[in-house]
Amino acid sequence: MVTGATSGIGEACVRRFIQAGYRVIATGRNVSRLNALKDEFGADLLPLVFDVRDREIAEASVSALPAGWREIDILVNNAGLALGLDPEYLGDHTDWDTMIDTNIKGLLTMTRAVVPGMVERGRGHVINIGSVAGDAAYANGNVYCATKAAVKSITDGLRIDVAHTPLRVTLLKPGLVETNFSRVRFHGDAERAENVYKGITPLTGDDIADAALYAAQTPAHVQIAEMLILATHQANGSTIVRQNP
Ligand code: NDP
Ligand code: 8X3
Repeated sequence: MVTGATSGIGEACVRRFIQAGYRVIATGRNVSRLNALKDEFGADLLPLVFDVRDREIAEASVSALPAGWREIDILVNNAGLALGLDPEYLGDHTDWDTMIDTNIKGLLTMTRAVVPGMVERGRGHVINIGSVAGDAAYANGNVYCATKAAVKSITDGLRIDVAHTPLRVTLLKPGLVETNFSRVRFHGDAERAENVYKGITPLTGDDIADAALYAAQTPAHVQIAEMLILATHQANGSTIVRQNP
C-alpha cells in the first residue's frame, strides 16, 4: 500500500513496486489520477480514494479491502506536504494544521490501521517517508521540519515496538526531489517552485522509489533502518551548492 500515490515519490513507488512484481494498493485523493493508474496497471493495482486526515474513512477503507488485498506486506507512508516557507512568527495557522494533520496524524492513522494485521501475520514492512528536513530545521522551514522530525521519532518508536516480531521499519529521508512538492509548498506559484531546483540536479521520485524497493528487497534478517538520500551538491537541509547561482 502506497499513500499519496497520485504524484511524485508515491507514484514512482507504485511504478517501481509493480515493475518488481508486487501488486499495489494506491491511495490518494485525486480520483482522476488514481483512475489513470488503474487504466495503466489493471489487475496489479487497486485504487483507494481517501484523505489520510479523515481517520474514520481511512480506517474504514482499510477494513473494507476486498479479498485478495487484505494482507498488506508493505506500507509506504508517503502522503505529505509542506505549505509555506515563512518565519515561524509569521506562519499561517491553517498551513500548520494541514501539515501536522497530514504528515504526522495521517501517517499515524495509516500505521494504526495497517500494522496490527502485519503483527498478527508475523510479516510486514513499514517504509516511512521522512526528510532531511527532519534532521535539523532550516530557515523558514520550522513547522514542516518539525513534522518530519516527528516522523523520525514515530518511525523509531514503531521499530522498537515491533522489534520482537519479524516486521521491519524503514525511514527514508530524501533531500531535494523535483515533484509537485514545491508547487504545493508555494500554493501554486510555479516560478517560485522552479527556482528551488535551479543550478542543481535534483533527485527524482524514481531515485527515492529505488531506495524504497531496495529496503523492501533485502533479506528478511536485514532491516534498513534509515537512509538519507541527497542530491549531489546538497550536503544537508540548508547547504546546497548551485551552479551559476
Ligand atoms: P507531491 O506533491 O508530488 O506528492 C504528494 C502526494 O501526497 C500527492 O499524491 C498528494 O495528493 C498526497 N497527499 C497530500 N496530502 C494528502 C492527504 N491529506 N491525503 C492523501 N494524500 C495526500 O510531493 P512529493 O512526492 O515530493 O512528496 C511525497 C512525500 O515526500 C511527502 O511526505 C514529502 O514531505 C516527502 N518529501 C519530499 C521531498 C521533496 O523534495 N519533494 C523531500 C523529502 C521528503 P494530492 O495531489 O491529492 O494532494
Ligand atoms: C523536502 C525537502 O529540503 O525542501 O522535505 O525540506 S526540503
